[in-house]
Amino acid sequence: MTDPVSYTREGEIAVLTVDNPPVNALGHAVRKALVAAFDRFAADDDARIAVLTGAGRLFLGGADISEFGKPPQDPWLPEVIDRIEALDKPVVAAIHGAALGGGLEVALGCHYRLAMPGTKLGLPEVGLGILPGAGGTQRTPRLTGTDAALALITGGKPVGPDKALEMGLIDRVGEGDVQEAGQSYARTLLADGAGPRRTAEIAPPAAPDKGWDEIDADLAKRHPGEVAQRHAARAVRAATEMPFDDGMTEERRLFNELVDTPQREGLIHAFFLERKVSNLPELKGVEPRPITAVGIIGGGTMGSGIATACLLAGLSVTLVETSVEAASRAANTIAGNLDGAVKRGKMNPTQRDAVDLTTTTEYEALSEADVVIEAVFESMEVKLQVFDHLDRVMKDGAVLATNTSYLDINEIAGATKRPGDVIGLHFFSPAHVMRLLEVVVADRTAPEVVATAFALGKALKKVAVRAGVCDGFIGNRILSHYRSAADEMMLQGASPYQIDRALEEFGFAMGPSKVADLAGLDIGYMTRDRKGRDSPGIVNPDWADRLVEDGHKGRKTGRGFYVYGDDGPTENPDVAGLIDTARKDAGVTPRDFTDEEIVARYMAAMVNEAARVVGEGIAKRPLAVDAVKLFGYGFPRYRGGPMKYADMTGIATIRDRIRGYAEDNPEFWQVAPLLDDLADKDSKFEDMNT
Ligand code: 3H9
Repeated sequence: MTDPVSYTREGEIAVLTVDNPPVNALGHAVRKALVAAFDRFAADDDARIAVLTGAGRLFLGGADISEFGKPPQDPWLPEVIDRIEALDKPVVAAIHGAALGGGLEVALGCHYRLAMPGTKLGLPEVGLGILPGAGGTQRTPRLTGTDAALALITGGKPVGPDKALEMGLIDRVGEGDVQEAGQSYARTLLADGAGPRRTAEIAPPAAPDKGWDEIDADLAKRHPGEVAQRHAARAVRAATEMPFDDGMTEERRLFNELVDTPQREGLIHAFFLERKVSNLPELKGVEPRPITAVGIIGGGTMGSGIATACLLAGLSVTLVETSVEAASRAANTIAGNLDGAVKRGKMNPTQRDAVDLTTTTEYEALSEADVVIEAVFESMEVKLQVFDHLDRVMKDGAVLATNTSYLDINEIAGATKRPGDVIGLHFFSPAHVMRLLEVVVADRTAPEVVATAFALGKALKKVAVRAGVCDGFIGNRILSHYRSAADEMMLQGASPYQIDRALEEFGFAMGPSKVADLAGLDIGYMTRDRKGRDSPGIVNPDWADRLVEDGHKGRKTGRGFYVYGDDGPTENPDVAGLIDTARKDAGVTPRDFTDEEIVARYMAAMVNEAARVVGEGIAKRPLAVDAVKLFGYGFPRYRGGPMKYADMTGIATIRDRIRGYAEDNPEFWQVAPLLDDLADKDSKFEDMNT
């Protein structure tokens, strides 16, 4: 194996380069090699100063995240950094691309720091459920002051070099080539007779502007349920109250506590799955077709959102509507979305002015589009008409995509003369904001069409997840199952509000009744109509239908499970009576539920249906389910997704719960074969991810 840290000399300057693709993570081999390279520098009498750089596209991407939770291997990163800082010859960090987490902490242990334009400097550890554990919580506030350090560490967002310079995190912004800029800075330092300048020797920083209790309360409010941000603030507090070495001991103690939490496990699972899920072995070597021009059919909320997402990615868009008025409404919606994106910094005004959007009523305008995405009313009849039209006007090799959320894409594909080009691209509303994209592969979809869909997903910065054809694909199919579990609990005695509160406390962004109100209660009404009302074991929530029949469709009409007033949602007093009537009709005597039981039942239903979805190959790997729920359905990231939850809870425990629930409703609560199998083998979903 080649040495991950090289040592060369340019006159009196030693150049140490970390080369550990893809992101120069500071794994065990790199830490050992860094110690050896700096020992060599210390012993090299001809070297008066060292420049530390990273090979490839960035400086250092941080500690090797895959090592957390495994037995630690010496030397630890904090010791490596202490050794660099203790050297009696100066060391310059020449940073390009990114210095993140442990990567920035290494730079803070160097005596001088230069960063190139466009570099990201940050301490994103809280996003992984940990805190900067290699001196970041102690050195950062000594350089930037406590308030700026708290913002960087508890926010987890990186800053650019200009901001970093202003904060005192770096000493200068370089120009040109990073190697040359680093060496030029080193020559200046030598000429000035500069010696080592140790951050650890700076006096402890002052207390922050706000009191620590207030900071803690703010963090608890901003990150409900999460522990890392508050722990990180405690570590920064130590920097203000203790000498450096004691602060480091406290940082280590708090870091180790976080490493042992399930939140750390969930967040690191989420980090890796976000990257792994779109990387399909079946697409190795399959070339996607080029995409520059996108056609969209339908300019409602969904079509306009998809158009916005494509324009944000720099693609040209032609949107077809049924009338001039509808086309103009779509153009306005898209303009509003783009203006919002400029405000949020997702696009600059020059890019905004350059967007290439055409709205029209003519299908013929799509003749040059590389891909067309249909986002019309959810009816097979309407979709078949649209695809018939598309089949006639689209050029050969164009990808024909449907945004259906439930319908049979095989049927849609079969109605065209080019079923190999047909695929599902299921976006989530608002499509320019939500990260999830289900790529629904039909029986006859060609591999390069699948590859093209994934390439489009990447261009749109989506988390693209492969799904097979079935009613509701991965996300909505599982949703309808746990939604039914919630309805069953309501029928048996739990109130919609207790259920929402229990699940929000568990970490969901919204409980199921708030979600239903947001989506529109009429959607559930329509879906049940289409599916028939007598699926085995399914509770039919008549109370929601009664609300719809009275004109209450949720948020859009100001009334549903909740009443939406100026002071936010309040419980709708009519709902209890409607549910009561349904209980009486069903002959149910209501009983009490604990919040724990609510969460356990809801999660058991989710895991059970997810196991069926994986077992049937609709999702190829359990991590695909986790990705869908995390990025499209508000599942708490710090729990890693439903399959991770199942692994952490114990598959056999969940199976036992389902068997228990089956006593009330044996048709609904049937253990999925895959769950049974994993429980029997004492295996985990994780074992199926590799
Ligand atoms: C830390 O430093 C703790 C310390 O405070 C204390 C220690 C005691 N480790 O994202 P990409 C993999 S915590 C291992 O697609 P990009 C990634 O999984 C760390 N692997 O590239 C992927 O693998 P694959 C704090 C890592 O160019 C491949 O590299 N640091 C790591 O879009 C390419 O990744 C962070 O949180 C890692 N640290 O973005 C930074 N990072 O090809 C995390 C990446 O097999 N990393 N991989 O799917 C990032 O934010 C982005 O990767 C980065 C590059 C911006 C660097």
